[in-house]
Amino acid sequence: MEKQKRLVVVSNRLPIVVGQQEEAWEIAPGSGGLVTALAPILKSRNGLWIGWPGCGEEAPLDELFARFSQEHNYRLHPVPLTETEVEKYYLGFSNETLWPLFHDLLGHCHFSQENWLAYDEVNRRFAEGILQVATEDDLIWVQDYQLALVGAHLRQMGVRQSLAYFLHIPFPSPDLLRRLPWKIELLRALLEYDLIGFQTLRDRRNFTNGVLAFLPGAEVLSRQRHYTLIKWKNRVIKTGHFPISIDFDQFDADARSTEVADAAWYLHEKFQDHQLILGIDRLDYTKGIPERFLAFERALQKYPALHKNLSLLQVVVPSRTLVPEYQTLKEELDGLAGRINGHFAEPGWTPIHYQFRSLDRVQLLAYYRTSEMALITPLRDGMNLVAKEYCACSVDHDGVLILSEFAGAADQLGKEALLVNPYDIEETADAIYRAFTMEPEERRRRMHRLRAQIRRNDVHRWARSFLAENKIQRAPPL
Ligand code: GDG
Repeated sequence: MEKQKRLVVVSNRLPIVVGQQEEAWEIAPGSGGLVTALAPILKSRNGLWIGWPGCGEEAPLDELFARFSQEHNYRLHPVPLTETEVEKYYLGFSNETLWPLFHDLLGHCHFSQENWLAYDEVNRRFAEGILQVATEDDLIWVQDYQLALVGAHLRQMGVRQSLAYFLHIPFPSPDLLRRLPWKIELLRALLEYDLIGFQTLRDRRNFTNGVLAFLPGAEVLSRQRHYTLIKWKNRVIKTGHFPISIDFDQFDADARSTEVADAAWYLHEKFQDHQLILGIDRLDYTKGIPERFLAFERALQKYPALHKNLSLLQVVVPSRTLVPEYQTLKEELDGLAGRINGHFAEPGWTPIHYQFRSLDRVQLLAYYRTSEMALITPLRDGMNLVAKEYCACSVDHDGVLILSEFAGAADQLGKEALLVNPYDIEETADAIYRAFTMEPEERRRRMHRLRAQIRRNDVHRWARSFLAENKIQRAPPL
């Protein structure tokens, strides 16, 4: 049997938090879904994670990383970035160009040649970092939109082995991609990978159509249910869609823990007389939070039965707060929540409980568990793990999920969730009322199926299916 290759994961940020307690430096694993998915595989494959540590040079990284690898059985390798690089490559090109464009929000795009060049240069530096520690027997797996050009730089540096890439955010249609001044460079660079993974079939199709539209000579060799083979410059590249997910069993078990049950009970006591509809989002214009507030306001106008019986519990996690656009969004939300509460509040009932902070995990799970409904209405989203986490924590099987049709998660959950177009305030308002009045039996039936779907397609399955060895053999030249 062929020996399993060592896995090298490359992402913008390393999956760690480095900090100082009193005088002593500390390192702890980060908490995102990607870490949960990949850590067990990295451990079993003696793996390596390469990325920006997210801290300044004063931290004693060698010592901290050695401690980390002893405790976690996989190694870390840093790619240090200067403040200017972070500004232009990360905040600039990644977050002000690719992020809005790939989320269909052209109006938020900023196109700057200087930022593009910084992006290219930092991607080259990541490739150099990989070369310092990876060998030709490793399986190299690059993550997300910040690092689209890394594969091409590795090729220029003479790397011949199989390279894999996964895009966590949507891929835009050719019409939108056309606007990007560097689309050709971007597409050519992506085709240097051997396997390219997307979240949904739509993203995969958008990519194929973009390649066919902008790269004369590219050809589709085969379109199958799970993958497309593209021929480009005497090579065959495989693209597929692999919807990312969560560690269902972990969420389910944690949501049943005494700690979470107590916190959920406490919340329930506080909101005794009315149902809760939950929204949890990072502060971001892709999340559709103002539209959600307007839909909730409309529901209150249309359906007086909701008064004193339903509150929107909206948690907004601070993010990119130094960027003026995000400050404006925050002010808009403050204004809307104030206006709606000012108009509808009555003694003992506040329509919108709006919290601008992050929650610890126990609180987060308690919010999921106790809320009768979730209102998850991004204007566009690669997947949206909050939707899946909400279902996994609905351990009494009685939650109702209202979900944007533009979240990647809608592909899998669309049958049992109430799907809405977040731009359609009327439709979303009606869905809120429908969820509020849904019979317990229908709630249970729908939630039961949602949970079964997520349990079956959990994050471990996602990682396994992507890494299935046969999908990532480097295609020989034709
Ligand atoms: C990308 C794509 C894709 C949120 N608030 C708190 C908190 N969270 C956690 C949730 C969830 C995660 O953050 C957010 O997950 P998303 O899926 O919404 O988005 P990202 O991970 O930011 O972004 C996205 C994803 O990659 C995976 O491929 O789904 O479309 O944009 O896990 O639980 N966690 C805690 N407190 C909070 O207040 N502890």
